[in-house]
Amino acid sequence: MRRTIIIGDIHGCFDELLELLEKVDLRPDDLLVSVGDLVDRGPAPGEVVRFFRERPNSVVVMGNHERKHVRGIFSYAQEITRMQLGDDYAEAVDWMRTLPYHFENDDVRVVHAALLPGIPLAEQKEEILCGSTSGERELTALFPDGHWHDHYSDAKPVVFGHHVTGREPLLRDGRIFGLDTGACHGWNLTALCVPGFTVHSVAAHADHWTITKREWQLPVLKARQWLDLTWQELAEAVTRFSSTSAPAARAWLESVEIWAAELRSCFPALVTAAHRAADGLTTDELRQHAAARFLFQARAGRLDDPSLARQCSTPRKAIDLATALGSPPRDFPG
Ligand SMILES: [Mn+2]
Repeated sequence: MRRTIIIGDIHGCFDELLELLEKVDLRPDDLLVSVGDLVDRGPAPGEVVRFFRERPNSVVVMGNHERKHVRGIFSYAQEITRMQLGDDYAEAVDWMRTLPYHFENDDVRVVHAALLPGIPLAEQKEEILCGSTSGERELTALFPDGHWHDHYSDAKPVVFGHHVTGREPLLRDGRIFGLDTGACHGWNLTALCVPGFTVHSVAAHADHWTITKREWQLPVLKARQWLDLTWQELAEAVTRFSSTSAPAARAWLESVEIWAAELRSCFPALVTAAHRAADGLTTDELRQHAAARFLFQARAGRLDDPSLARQCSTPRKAIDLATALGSPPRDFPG
């Protein structure tokens, strides 16, 4: 008999996935279904994505985490995943874009997060199905004192993930199966084998999200667009990230702060250099100059410290001017 094997939220826990598939004795003709959230928080999202893409007889339902990548909604977990996937990221997101929001066969229905009882799957809202922030909000408004699945009365079993149910899955009436057992938080990864409706779990090897968060802190910080922030945004970001960062990241943030202060302390020298350059060049030469705008202002007597500071509103603008005037600043901390 061809089985359907449904796996709860994997979140990049590839080793645990392989262990679980071994435990359920996955065979090539088994249909393998993920409830979604293959990526974010865990150590190996790329491997998990590749596994499902390359295995025939596999279905991945859209999770709210895939949807964040598809829609370019980036918080820390997504920034980490983007770096983990590196050159493969864009193509992986293109694939995520193609994922269905639900799966159904003779035995079960599978959605990532929820569905509204009494409405056919095809007519459900994507936001509800995948558990996006707005979908969650809507569900809370509809069921303020309970869960959507308290009201699910269809005979066909429904399988989902999304809300961590604890170390153990949520199993009710042989019809309601919540499979997110918190693998990425160091709990369990869980599978449901259909049509026997047997449940199997393996223990996570570690609290992956806590480890991943710490490990990627510095690379993610360094990849931010620091040079295009305003000085004030930069100062605020340094303060904000310093308060939550490990020592290595804090030290790097401090070096950014020092670098920015050095660059700004050069502003008076840049004004002087602009005046000197403007005095020594013909009008034609000024026009050709990479800092022409500033040199013309200097010549017209309209360039002083405040006006230069106003125009060099970001590190990049200051770097460009300093470089054009022949005194490039020290490299941004690498
Ligand atoms: Mn999840």
